[in-house]
Amino acid sequence: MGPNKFSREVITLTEFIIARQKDFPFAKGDLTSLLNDIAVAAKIVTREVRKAGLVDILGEVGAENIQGESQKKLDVYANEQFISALRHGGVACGVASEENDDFIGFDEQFYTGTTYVVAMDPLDGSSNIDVNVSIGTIFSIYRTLEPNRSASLEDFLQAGTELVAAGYVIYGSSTMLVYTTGRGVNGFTLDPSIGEFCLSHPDIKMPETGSIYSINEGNYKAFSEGVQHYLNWCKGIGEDAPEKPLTGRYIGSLVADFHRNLIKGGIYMYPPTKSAPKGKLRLLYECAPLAFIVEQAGGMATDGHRRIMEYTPRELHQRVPYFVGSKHLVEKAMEFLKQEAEAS
Ligand code: P6P
Repeated sequence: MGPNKFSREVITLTEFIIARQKDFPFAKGDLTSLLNDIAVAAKIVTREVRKAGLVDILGEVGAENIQGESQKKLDVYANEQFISALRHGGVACGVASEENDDFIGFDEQFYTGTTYVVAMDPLDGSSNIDVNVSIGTIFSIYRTLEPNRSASLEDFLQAGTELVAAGYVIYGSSTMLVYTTGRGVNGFTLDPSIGEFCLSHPDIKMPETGSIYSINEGNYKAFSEGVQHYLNWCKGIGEDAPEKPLTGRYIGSLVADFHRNLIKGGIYMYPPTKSAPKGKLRLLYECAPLAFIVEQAGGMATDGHRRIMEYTPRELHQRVPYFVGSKHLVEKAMEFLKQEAEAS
């Protein structure tokens, strides 16, 4: 009798994480529990994102976050959901968030003195909420510098090379959770009918090159000559430019642009401008976690000169220029910026 036509090899995120736990001989299951706490919060946020256009959850709550950006209700809601899941999950002893000026240490009563802190952007790209464009959550997981005590600022100010795990959730045509613990990158798609993230993109590898470049071209005049020359190269302008120009795709939502480029190949850039000499994106909870993922998938992430993973943050909301994506495209950008530096 042939295979049961109804049998379907569905591997849930929980099953996958537990199975992978065996990769960590000394794992006590804390990281497994922490990743599941994040997944639960992502499901709750999904529910609200999916009905954002229907319920009076749009519009501005009136507050402003440290970035001076007006907070949308969904920003605040997502931030609260992730912080609550982490606090009550009992594994992390603190969280740093784009939406909070300082980090939040959890009272001893909630955590068993284990050894993780989480840095996150709870809802990146939230200016797109009102126009139904994909948005995302980005998270980093570090071990505390010492176990069994409350979180300290230094626990968050660690280089990307110290990351234990990193991932993102994209609330798009479907909700996906993509993460790495340093042993490859795997993507899970939420099946609302069973309320589970199911393995849909095993062992993601980023194409070594690609035909997409993502950047806010409105800032062209504010970019350095090296960036302008690279952009012209992408468009097929210049002696060694590609025969077929690349395609510009920029949705104004980092997670959405990053995810598309991860799957199809491409480069995302947020270079320095005169008004933002360090670029716009945050090292701790945007650039470093996505750098971990992209390197695990075979891509690159730099500030145009230096590997992002080697940066040690000086403060929680430090900005850094960002060039992330397919190896050959990032290397080409670095070539132009190196020529510019040598000529100056
Ligand atoms: P700009 C959203 O605010 C964000 O942080 C990223 O998600 C996005 O790629 C970028 O900023 C868009 O910034 O200056 O091009 O509008």
